[in-house]
Amino acid sequence: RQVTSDASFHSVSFSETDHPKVLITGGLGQLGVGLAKLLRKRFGKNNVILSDIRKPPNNVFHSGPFIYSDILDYKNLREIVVNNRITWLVHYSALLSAVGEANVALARSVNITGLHNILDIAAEHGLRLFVPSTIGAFGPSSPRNPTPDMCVQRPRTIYGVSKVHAELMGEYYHHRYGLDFRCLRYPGIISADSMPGGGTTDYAVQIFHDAIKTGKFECNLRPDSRLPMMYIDDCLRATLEVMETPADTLSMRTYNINAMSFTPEELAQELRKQMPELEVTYNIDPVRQAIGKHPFSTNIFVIFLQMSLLCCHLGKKRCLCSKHINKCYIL
Ligand code: AKB
Repeated sequence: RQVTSDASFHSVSFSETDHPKVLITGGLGQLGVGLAKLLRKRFGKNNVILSDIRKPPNNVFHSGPFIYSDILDYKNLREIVVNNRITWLVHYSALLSAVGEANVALARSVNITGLHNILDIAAEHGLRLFVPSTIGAFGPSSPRNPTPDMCVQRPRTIYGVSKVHAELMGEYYHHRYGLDFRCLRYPGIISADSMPGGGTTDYAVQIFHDAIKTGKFECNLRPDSRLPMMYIDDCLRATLEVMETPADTLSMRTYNINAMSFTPEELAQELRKQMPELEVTYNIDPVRQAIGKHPFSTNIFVIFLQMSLLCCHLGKKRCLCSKHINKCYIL
């Protein structure tokens, strides 16, 4: 499979006045359903297609178009883009940091080979392409406080390496073929309705669920591991904003975004203001701890939130309220 000529990439053009027709890959992960909801509100229900290789739960299936798509199957992917006249592609399929270290071959295949399929299809069909990167794309030698958008990136996880690769390949396709590539480096994302899967920052969501269900939480990171985090609504808003930004106003293609940073101990202390009986123990997972030790301790504005405002523990119901958290900004 080869991309034939530079001109062929521009054969289908996206008119700014039309609503985009959006495809979200990896749509059943932590962010896809929320992003689809936001985009459907803006562009119409049928203009946003969620895709994944898993069967969607009924509520997701009935909330708008869902399609099977395997990003490792180039022809399947191309067929979906062509048949649905896709103009924007949000590429969420990826193995996260902890799960990636447990299966490097699979992470390489999904995060790197899958990305190559996405880039070729996006370039060939003139799509606007969003691929998230991560704080994990930095490494121990990256400068901190704050970490600039452009700096040394030498991550030591397959996840981080694959994301640096994605940033560079997207930017290369932009310069070489005019691909409208856009990328934000996400921190750990905190959400109430959707669970993260396989990341180092997952503990910051799991602690709420375990606290409410059992009153106990076993943390697999050290109590003092400070990691950058962001509430999901802020992350989705930033994603929509960067996608809607006119191309000629983007001075770069990859930006850091940030909101807050905290440690497991600080989070537990804030939660105890709501639930004094909460018991937190530490059983360090060496793989997660090694990932969290340096590459993530970056990009920090220590604007610590009042977790008592974040977590409203009302009987059995709880909510995470973004309005109480400082907003995120594209740096
Ligand atoms: C992870 O922990 O791997 C992800 C991330 C910060 O990219 N949540």
